[in-house]
Amino acid sequence: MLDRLLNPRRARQFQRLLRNGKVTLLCLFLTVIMLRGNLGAGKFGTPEKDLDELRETFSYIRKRVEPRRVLEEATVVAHGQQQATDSTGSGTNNYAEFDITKILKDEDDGVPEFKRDRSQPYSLGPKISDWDEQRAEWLKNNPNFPNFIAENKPRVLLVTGSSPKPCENPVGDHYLLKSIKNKIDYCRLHGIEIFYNMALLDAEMAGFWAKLPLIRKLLLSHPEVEFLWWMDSDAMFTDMAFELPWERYKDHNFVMHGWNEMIYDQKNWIGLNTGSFLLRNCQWSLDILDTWAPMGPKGKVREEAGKLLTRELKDRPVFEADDQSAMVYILATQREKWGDKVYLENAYYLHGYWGILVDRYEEMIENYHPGLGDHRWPLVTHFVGCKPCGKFGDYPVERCLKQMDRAFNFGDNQILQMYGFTHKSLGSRRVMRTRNETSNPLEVRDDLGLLHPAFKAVKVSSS
Ligand SMILES: [Mn+2]
Repeated sequence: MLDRLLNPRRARQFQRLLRNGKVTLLCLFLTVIMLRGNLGAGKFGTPEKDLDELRETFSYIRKRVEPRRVLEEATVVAHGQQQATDSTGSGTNNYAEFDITKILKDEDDGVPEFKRDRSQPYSLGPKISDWDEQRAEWLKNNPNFPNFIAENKPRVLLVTGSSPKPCENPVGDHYLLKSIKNKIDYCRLHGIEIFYNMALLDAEMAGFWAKLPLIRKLLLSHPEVEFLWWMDSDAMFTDMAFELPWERYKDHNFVMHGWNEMIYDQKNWIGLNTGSFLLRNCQWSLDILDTWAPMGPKGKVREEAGKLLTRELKDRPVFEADDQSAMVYILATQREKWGDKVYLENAYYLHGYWGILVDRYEEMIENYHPGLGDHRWPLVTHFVGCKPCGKFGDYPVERCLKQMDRAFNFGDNQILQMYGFTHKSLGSRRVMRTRNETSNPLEVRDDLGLLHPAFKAVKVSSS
């Protein structure tokens, strides 16, 4: 009958209301019975007194339930609003269908951005030529911020970041989250600090060049940092136990994965990789940044520089100037100036190309163990050519995302093992226990020694 009077949805709501009403009445009845029993008919002796007591108790209960009722009413109002305004799309409580572009619009406040004088060559900032002296003075005056936290253990700042805008596909943001979680884990284990950048500091240096102004700013602001470690957001740590051989770099300022012959003999554009590198905080580094930057400004400068690089470097495709090709070009053409302070590392994977690594993870697990850093257990797996946050990459999306998941889980297993868990497989986000809980938690063996690794130990001075 109700169905005929109201539309079916309204009728169902009405029936629900009636049902709820019945339950409420029943509850009320039971409460009165209970209170009557608890207060005891004979406590005050008279039914009037009983009634007063009951009234007080009820008003107390009513006061107590007030906040919840307000909440419930607010919800009801919001629901009403939602129904009323769904057509316009504002005021919804539904995150799944909310259009984020309402909030994250490209702001244009009408104030023109600072325009530099294009007749002058681009520069990262005011020329600094005495940074080594300035920094040494600062370190002397700030003994509580030493640039070495132990012998052969420099203070390191890992710098990474991503676009200020959300990814083209929300799944890209999920992989950025996995990527930073992975870096947080490695850095916590190795006593390294992290800077995650989401601001484009210099609009002219967008894209792969954005790291240059950022790196310079951080070096100058943190004289206590000895090495800055740049790492792309598409690179993940896959060996949580490998500590960099810092001693090996004591006479070098710039460490990249690469090969001398490929740079100096062949001028090959993939002779080194700039997705993961170390840069010492010193005057030499400011100088090479100044030499590196001029090909970066977007537009004509970057286009023309791209043509030069494609012409001069081996196997380079036609595209605008990128930071990696520019560095190959600088080293290949100015070896005398920079070569002796650049260390091209290939004894382990400071950067490891994903294409030759991710299908071998099971084989590595079978035969080796973390801590090796090389082809047996790569320190870094870098998803060169995958653009999970962008529109188009150089490889099929499904392959990239699947392999990024495998790399993440491969690294994450080394974190989970400390706490007695592991991923069910490299393709699974689910985990399972690897040991039983115990009432002697401190006696549990930590197989990889990652809970309290020697390279993380801090020796407190006795003074
Ligand atoms: Mn990359």
